[in-house]
Amino acid sequence: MPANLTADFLKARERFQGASTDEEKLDALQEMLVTIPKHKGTEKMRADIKRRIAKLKEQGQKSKKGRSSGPESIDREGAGQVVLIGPPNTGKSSLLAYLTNAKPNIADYPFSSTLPVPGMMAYQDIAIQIIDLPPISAEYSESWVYNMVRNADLAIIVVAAADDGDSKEDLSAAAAQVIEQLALRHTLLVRKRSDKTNWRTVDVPALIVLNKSDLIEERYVAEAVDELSSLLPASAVSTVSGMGMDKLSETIFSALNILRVYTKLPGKEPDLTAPYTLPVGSVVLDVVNAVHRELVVRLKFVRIWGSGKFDGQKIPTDHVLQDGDIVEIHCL
Ligand SMILES: Nc1nc2c(ncn2[C@@H]2O[C@H](COP(=O)(O)OP(=O)(O)O)[C@@H](O)[C@H]2O)c(=O)[nH]1
Ligand SMILES: [Mg+2]
Repeated sequence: MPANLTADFLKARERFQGASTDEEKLDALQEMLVTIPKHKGTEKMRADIKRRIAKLKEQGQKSKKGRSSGPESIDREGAGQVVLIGPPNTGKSSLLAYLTNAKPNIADYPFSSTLPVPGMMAYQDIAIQIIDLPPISAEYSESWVYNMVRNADLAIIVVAAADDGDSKEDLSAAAAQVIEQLALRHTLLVRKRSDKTNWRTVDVPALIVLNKSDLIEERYVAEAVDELSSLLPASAVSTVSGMGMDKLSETIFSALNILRVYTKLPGKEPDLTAPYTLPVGSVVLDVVNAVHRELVVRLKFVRIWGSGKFDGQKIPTDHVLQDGDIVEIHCL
């Protein structure tokens, strides 16, 4: 090796070569710059890495300035971010319009949506962000669409029944194609996120929704859902008849795998209007941190109503929270 490159550098360079987003590239380049041996022989390479870093940073600045809600950047809001994906014309925009206050373009021709459209879905006392994305298909794909799926908490593949007799195999093939397109980009749609993480491949929990089930007989709907369930958890809906829509909100909430925790001040009634939402498995200290990071160091003790042995019990900070718990944080 002429320039005596280290194993760390080579690893970072490999990561750069496999990077699919600008953030990943920038991250890998920065690591390359720290790990590259600094001597005359690497001078040119170092200059090249610096140039690439500067360029990516400049691009990042531009895309942030240019549009506040343009593609790569839909700010997360609410208790989770859910993306609607799938082939064209399956009713993704109709679903968004049904579930949220958003007004996307709904049209009976394919590719009518070219920008992401976010909306908020009310679910009991929380709100969940739903984003309608342009179609994902083998012929058409823009990298930002895949990046948004990668960053989402949950992806919903929307496929549609057709009155001209699409078979259940066709529906499965349509869903499988979406899964495959994402897998090609190191994004695995999964039933449950695995603990094994690797820097390149991202697991995104996902569901399949069979829309337009008003167009086919109930019997076929059940068969199709069965077939789709072999890929991912599946359910049937219709944005026209409303069938399955209430259930879908519930399914979305449980697939997000979050819990709600309410807070109260000592001697006061709890605030039941604005729960904190945390991943299932979170402990008491996590909610203290969510209320305010500073409270963690000033913490004296926490009382809990809900999953304690009795109401108002003083609870250890590593106690695992349950959906609906109320905590009272006592500080120094
Ligand atoms: N019969 C029926 N038609 C639907 C349903 N949902 C959407 N559509 C129609 O399907 C077409 C495509 O809908 P759209 O939401 O634009 O699909 P997108 O391309 O996936 O966003 C429109 O003509 C909708 O009116 C449904 O549940 N049943
Ligand atoms: Mg659309």
